[in-house]
Amino acid sequence: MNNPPSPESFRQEFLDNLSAYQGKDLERANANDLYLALAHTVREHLVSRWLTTLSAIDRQDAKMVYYFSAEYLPGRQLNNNLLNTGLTEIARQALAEFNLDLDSLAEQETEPGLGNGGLGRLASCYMDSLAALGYPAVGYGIRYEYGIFQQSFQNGWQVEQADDWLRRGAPWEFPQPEEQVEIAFGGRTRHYFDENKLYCVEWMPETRIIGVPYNIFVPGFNSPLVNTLRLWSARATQSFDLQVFNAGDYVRAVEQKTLSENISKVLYPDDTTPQGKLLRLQQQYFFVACSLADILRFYLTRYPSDWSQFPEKAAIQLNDTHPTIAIAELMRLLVDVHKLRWDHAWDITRRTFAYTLHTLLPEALEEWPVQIFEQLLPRHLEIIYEINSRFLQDLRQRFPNDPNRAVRMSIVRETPEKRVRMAYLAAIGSHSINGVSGLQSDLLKSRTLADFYELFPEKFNNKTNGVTPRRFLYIANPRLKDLITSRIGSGWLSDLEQLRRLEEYVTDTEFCSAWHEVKLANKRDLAALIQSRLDIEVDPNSIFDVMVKRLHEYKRQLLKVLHIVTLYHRLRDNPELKITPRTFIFGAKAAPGYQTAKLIIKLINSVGDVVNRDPLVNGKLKVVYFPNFNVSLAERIYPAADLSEQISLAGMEASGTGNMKFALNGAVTLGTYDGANIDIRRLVGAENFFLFGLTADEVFTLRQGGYYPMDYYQSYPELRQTLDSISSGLFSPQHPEIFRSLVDSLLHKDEYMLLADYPSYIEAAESAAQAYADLRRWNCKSMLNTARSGFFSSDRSVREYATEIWKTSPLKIP
Ligand code: 26V
Repeated sequence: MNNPPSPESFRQEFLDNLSAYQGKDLERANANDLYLALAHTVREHLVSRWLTTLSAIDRQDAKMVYYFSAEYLPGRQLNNNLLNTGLTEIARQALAEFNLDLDSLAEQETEPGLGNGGLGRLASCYMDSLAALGYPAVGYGIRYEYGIFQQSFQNGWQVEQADDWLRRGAPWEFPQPEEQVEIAFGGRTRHYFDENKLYCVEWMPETRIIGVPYNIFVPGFNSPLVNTLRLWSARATQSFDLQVFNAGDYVRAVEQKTLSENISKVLYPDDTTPQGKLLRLQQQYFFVACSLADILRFYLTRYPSDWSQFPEKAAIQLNDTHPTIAIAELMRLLVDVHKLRWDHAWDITRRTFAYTLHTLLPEALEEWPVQIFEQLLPRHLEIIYEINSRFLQDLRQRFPNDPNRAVRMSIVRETPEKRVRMAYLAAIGSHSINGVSGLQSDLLKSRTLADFYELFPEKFNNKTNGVTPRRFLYIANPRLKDLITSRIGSGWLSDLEQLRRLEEYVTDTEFCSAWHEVKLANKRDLAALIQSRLDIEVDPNSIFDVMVKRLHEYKRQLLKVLHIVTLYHRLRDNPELKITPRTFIFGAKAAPGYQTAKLIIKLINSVGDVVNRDPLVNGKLKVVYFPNFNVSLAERIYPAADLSEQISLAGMEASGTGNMKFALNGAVTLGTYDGANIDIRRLVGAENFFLFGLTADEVFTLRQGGYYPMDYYQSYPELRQTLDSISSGLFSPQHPEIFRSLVDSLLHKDEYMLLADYPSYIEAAESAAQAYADLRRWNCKSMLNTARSGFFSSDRSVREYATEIWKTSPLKIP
């Protein structure tokens, strides 16, 4: 690695960049100018390491990992890149000389919100770990011009605004227009025999679009290697514009340009209806086709016309079904363009791809109407038909007496309309299929993909999710980082299992009180943020009981509301009641088209309005809903949490990763037996986890036998009081009926079984609150959560992917 600069030379570089990039001096620069100058200064320190990485890849003819993901949520880059270049203190000192504060400049950065939630953040954690561990990798994706919407509340309702994240400059990206790729859409195919009587297919597309790559450096902690996040931006082709323009129709030419460039315009918020939306399929094909062209171009410079080495040199991980069209595209490139025999191409394809599933909900598995496919990707549809017909032929041979199996497993479903099932294409076209927690991986085998498990058991495996300790402990929680490091050194940053050594301090009173002070200071910081942003006063000595994640009915934010309203009634009915004071903190965006989720947001805000103001409650309960929850806000919330709410209905949450970030920061989980909660509980110990609710098996059985939510309503007076008060307008006196539909749907359907879990939830939440009253015991639980969370490092996950799926090893950089 390069020698670090002195603070003096760093200061000079900073001034030079302020002048070169912003055209300003210190006197004229505003905060954003200063931030941008600093960012440019830091990124320059990455260039030579990035170039060294590329040369090492060439020299060692390294196998590359390609992570294909439609979403990334990298969070702010400045602090992370300072840490990974070892420049944090140098920058801090250099800036101090100018009376500038590093932390306030870091606050200037707009984070790229190029994802919806856990799936996108996981991709970014994996990019961080790939670099830290030294695995050469490229993360491919889309450079959305507008990321996930900005959320605000008007009168308690969610309002969405476009996320113009590039507006104030994008100092971390390097556009590479000379490496652009041209890809195509539409048109038709031509089948013919060539001069050697070889059967050939030619795709004659209708439109062409250019993909321009933007590189973002991904340095790793304590690692000489710098990987690449390569995001594609859509541009109209010159030739296409000119054709229309020459025909004299200037306006249409410009229109077409806009249409082409729409492809990378905006991230789709994950919606209640996954299918539909032509533009979304266009986005998926666009980034996948650009990425494969890029990968093949690189491979062919190393192995001109020798395809046999391809799977040895490239591992492609499909992050959910979104990039699955890559399987058909690689087949097209190999068969149509490079003239490989089908069987050979298929062997290469299957050995190259691996597929991760991030859901259990059948309705979340993507399907595309054949008609849309035909229109957009006619050749790919033919290829999918061919893959399918060969697959079904094999299937009939293996199960000659079971014709139903072909109907169930066909990539193309016939009813209610003809659709391509992308998950099946991914399962058939890859050599590995993994879930993201033990429970989900088991349920994939026994339910969601049971037929496929029977057919290819050897493909199925589990890779429990993980999170990067650099961002979510070291950077987010500097106080805790210092305390931990003061006792066990800093080895935990690259080997998180070392946190176990904290266990010996659980009986050390000095350490325990220091632990407590750290949490309290973090809570004071968050309380100050709540005061300044939301004008709500909260008590740092109350339990900070936190639920931050996407808003989905299956995650059951509504169950949390039922708990709050129950406590509210207890206090109103008995104002003298002694309860542990509590601050409930929410953060969640709802997909803009998801009406029920938006109504739940309104309900949380309405309950907050009433509870926070009621003198009878006397400040014992506060409800805080942070608008616009994102990675930056998350980094301020996890360190201040006492209780982590992970209350999805068992069998619904594939893994969860917020649960891991909370535990790592010493929050105790109140959760169901679902996703990675199960692993957290096993590792931190049952006594340091508050468990409640049905198991996935019990949910299954209850559904089969007939579930009657009304029975619970009738049996539990507190539940009845709670639901009646919501339904009758206690929290919406001006529009008493607005929440009735929520309650009605609980009483008559209750898809996610809130009422079944309500009694055990209230009980578990109350025992958590009681446990908190004994702070010494609570602090032990908190410490043990941190000490035993080492397993949840994304370094561990990525190492498992690398050795078991990608079969790759770290690059050697001198
Ligand atoms: C999409 C949809 C669309 C249709 C309606 C219901 C629904 C539910 C979920 C989704 C998202 C599926 C993909 C996803 O984001 N999965 C998340 O991936 C995380 C990383 O593995 C994991 O921790 C979360 O549990 C999982 O929900």
